[in-house]
Amino acid sequence: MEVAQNRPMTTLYHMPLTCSLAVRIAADYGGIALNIIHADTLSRRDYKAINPLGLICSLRTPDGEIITETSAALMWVQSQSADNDFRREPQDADYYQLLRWIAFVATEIHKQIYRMVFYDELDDASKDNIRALAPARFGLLDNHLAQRKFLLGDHFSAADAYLFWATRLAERARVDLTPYQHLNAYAQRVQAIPAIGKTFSDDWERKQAEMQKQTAR
Ligand SMILES: N[C@@H](CCC(=O)N[C@@H](CS)C(=O)NCC(=O)O)C(=O)O
Repeated sequence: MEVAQNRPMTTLYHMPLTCSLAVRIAADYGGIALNIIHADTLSRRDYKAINPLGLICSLRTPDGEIITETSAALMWVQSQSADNDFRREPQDADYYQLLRWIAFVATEIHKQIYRMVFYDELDDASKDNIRALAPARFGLLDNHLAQRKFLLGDHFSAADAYLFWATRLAERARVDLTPYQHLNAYAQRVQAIPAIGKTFSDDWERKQAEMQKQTAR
């Protein structure tokens, strides 16, 4: 949902198919209207004034507070949702499961695997060693999802927004997810949620358009 309004609202600094997509998905699902700013429309200097590391994502709340870190942005977005099945509160039994799975995706998949294989610091052999960590992590998720519709059970949560993003990025990271039938069925289930499927394909198309522009240059 891209909304332009005069009253203060939540702003997401976003780049297509990066981790900010998880926050977009969580916001769309939870009914939180977002003003989306594509970070590449800002100068590097202006974006660094928002997030000193220059990383995606960053969120500006209606109170003007900046929240960097995808995990924190996801937690904030879900805390604002009026949907009782989506929002988890600290007193809820599964609140720490929500934190657990967000932390799992952030540290075991996003930064542990994707951060390593998408950047230039490592040579190809080291990247393959990092990819070798994937089966234990995706296998664990596959087992977990064998008995559950979503990570926390029957209802979609912000952790699912993050994991769904991670599954969509696997092919680009050259991580093979075909052995994980429950995880694949889950990703299809999530993508079939209309608001999520639409957000994902919007982002996908924007990324394709960006890549075509780059090759045309
Ligand atoms: N700790 C940050 C890391 C975010 C991160 O790695 N973002 C990637 C996109 S998914 C990024 O900005 N990459 C650009 C770069 O490293 O310059 C978070 O959890 O939000």
